[in-house]
Amino acid sequence: MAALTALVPIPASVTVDAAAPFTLAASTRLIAGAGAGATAALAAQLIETVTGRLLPIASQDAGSADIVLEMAGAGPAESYRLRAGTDGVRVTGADPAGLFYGMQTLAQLLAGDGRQVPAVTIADAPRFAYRGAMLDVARHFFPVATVTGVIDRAASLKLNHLHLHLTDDQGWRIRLSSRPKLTEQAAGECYTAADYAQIVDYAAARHVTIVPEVGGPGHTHAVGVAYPELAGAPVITDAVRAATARFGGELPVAGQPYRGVAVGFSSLRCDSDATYDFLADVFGELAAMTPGPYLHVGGDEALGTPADDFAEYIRRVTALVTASGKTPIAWHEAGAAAGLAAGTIGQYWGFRTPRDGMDGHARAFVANGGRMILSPADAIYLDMKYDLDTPLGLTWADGPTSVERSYRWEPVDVVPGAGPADILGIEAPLWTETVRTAADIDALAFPRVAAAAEIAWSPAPADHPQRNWASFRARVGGLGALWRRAGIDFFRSPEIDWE
Ligand code: TNX
Repeated sequence: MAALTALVPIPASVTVDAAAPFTLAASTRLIAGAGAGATAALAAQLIETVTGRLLPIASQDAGSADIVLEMAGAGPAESYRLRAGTDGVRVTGADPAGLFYGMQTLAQLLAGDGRQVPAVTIADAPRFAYRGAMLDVARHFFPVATVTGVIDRAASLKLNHLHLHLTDDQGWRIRLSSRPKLTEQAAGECYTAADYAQIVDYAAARHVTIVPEVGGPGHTHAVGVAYPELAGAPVITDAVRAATARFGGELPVAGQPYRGVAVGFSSLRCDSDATYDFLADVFGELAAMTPGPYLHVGGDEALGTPADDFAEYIRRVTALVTASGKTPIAWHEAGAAAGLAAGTIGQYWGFRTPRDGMDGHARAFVANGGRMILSPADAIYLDMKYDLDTPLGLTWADGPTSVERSYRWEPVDVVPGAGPADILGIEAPLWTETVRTAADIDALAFPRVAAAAEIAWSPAPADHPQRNWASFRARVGGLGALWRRAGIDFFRSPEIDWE
């Protein structure tokens, strides 16, 4: 029974069978059915991490000591079934992603003592199609190996999108051959096209879609460092002075790199054809490099951009992305722009209880034929402090944000008037003003990203006996042993009894 306490996100249905557990034997193999070979190879690695045993992979003659991975070829997208008992373990995926998630559940079941799988029957499928995390690689840059580590961590919690915030005032992190000066003059460090392809491929093998973001018209000071003719003059308000002073930086100066953490002072020139030629180059190249369906266009905190200019920018950038064959995603402020391309997805980063019209902006995407991704900042902004003693992180979102608060919210209650079908999914962003290393990422993301994953994957609380804080708290505690073995440097939150 004990190992059942390490299941996060909780599967849709778990039946504990009154039988003896499955126990790894000296002869245990992974038996990969047709179409299951790639998952079996990943399963062998993961099971080795959890148990210390590298199981051989075979393709036939399954016996009662073996673990079978097979494709059903039917069933809801990303769903799987898992049965374990003295006659072996069988994981059946409706599709390759479902089989991959079944294998992640198996690893959590094995995490108890590293040798036994309780006798269970599990039937599981996700609540939301889009389950994401975001990493800001602009405020601080992270090497490819850190990003692939983030992909492994996300996939282990059944998240299926990684949004990369590639550009901001502080730097441009993706090398583009159409606009080489962006990374020659405004990056420091960046991903080459080959790095990006490596990230995309690594993610795809783990059923994670990369969502690249190139934001505008605000958050674009770095563009003006490379191409001064595209940028308006920095708008220095008292808020910009205060935020810049906070980390001892110098005020933004046109054409010079900016190292502070202020927001809302930069804007592209929205009335100039040169800006739209630039966007056509950038999004055209990004679309060609990105197999996934989404390109994120930003649109947040354009405090220095007049409303008409903002609307013109959003209208044209979402049209460009749509013409490239991709679906645009924009932060919720873009919902205010008349002429937003039909079907644009809105990412809501307001509060669990909306204020100042932010919910209206989110509803505008739905009225326009799109859907919403929910990232309520006072629940799942992973860059908020846990408590006032947390060395890293910020507090602006009514922070600090405890693990309990990150768990206790219900997606359909956030934006009044928007129903379950209007929610594409959930995403937990990690902004990196205060985050420099892979260990910093782990300390802020874990355990709260597990709360976001359960809300994104598992049935609503009303539909599931274990979708509650007391159960989640116990199950996350049970995951501590697996996280340690996987090298995840999680925050030992005093809210959790860690195993
Ligand atoms: C708000 S959320 C921002 C970011 C900051 C973040 C810090 C959003 C769309 N904009 O520029 O990094 O707060 O928490």
